[in-house]
Amino acid sequence: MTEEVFKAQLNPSNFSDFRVGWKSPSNIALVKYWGKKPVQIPANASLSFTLSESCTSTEVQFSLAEASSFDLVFEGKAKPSFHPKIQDFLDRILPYCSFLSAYHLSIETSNSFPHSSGIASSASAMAALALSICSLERELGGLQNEALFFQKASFLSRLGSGSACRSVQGPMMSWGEHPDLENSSDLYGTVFEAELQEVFKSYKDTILLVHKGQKSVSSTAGHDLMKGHIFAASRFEQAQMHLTQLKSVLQNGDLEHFIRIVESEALSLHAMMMSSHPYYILMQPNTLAILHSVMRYRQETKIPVCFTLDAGANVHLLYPESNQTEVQAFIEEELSLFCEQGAYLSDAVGKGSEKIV
Ligand code: 2P0
Repeated sequence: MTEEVFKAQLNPSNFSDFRVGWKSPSNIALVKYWGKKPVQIPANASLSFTLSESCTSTEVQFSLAEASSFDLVFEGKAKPSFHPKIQDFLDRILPYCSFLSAYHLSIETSNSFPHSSGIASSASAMAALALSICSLERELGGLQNEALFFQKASFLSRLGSGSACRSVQGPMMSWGEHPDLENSSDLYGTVFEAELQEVFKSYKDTILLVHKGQKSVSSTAGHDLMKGHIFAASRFEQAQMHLTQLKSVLQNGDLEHFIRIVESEALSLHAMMMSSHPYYILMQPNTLAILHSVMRYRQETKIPVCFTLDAGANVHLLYPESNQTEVQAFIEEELSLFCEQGAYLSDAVGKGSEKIV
């Protein structure tokens, strides 16, 4: 499949005002996307849990206008600092959504997670906006096929932020061509189709907020530093291999192997940052304290709890729902002491985006 299939072909005489809203979740990668080719093509395949609680809700009023334009309200206030990213996104998707040039977009958006919690919202935000634009295209007569609707929403989301293409559906999505994943594509995310063991359908993710501020190096800059990285080829090979192994684990429920892959992915991601030129460290001392605590607790209790990391200092604690009571006590008594103001977010694997208007 090529990009051509995503070019909207609509009859301008059908164009009319329209209002729609979508709520999209964040996602946490188990096999990480780190490194890309132009334009937003991943250097390796990735696979993530779609979350259920950490979401962006976006409503868009599309009004017929002389030329394409937008305004944006974030949690009740104008937010000029978001404009460049949205403008870039709209410019990038215009070849696939030429109907947008006939519209002014009034975008109202908010996050379910606390503002400045250090949780990146680009994945959930771009997915919610892309779905809203696809709903307009459907209203105008296009994208009548359900599968194509979500494929295009994921395709557009990817052009806004790579990981956003995995936030459209759930409970797990992959992105990037991989020989063991049927229908996988570099252009859009695909629902992980293999039969998941029950345990993974309700997996818990407690996000331990070690550092709530902005990170020092953006993910886009981090991806860029994989160009010419001395370990790049090995890293991409490792990710592809981890994905093959993880596919079997998700089907056979081997939690010990799951933990080995997921923690290795998290540490490999940060190892890439620490061996980039220039090198940088996003983990904080309390990130490391948590990782040590988790490994010790697991060894002592045999409870299958593990960690993963995003491109930041916060830790995602992953565990089966059946262990929730003990793990909650561990978080309260030990791990929350390493969090900024003791803060953490309780999340779990979710179903994907939801139409709200
Ligand atoms: C991921 N991350 O797979 C990896 C792991 C963070 C760590 O994708 O430049 O916001 O917009 O494509 O998707 C974060 O990078 O970067 C990311 P762009 P994105 O989730």
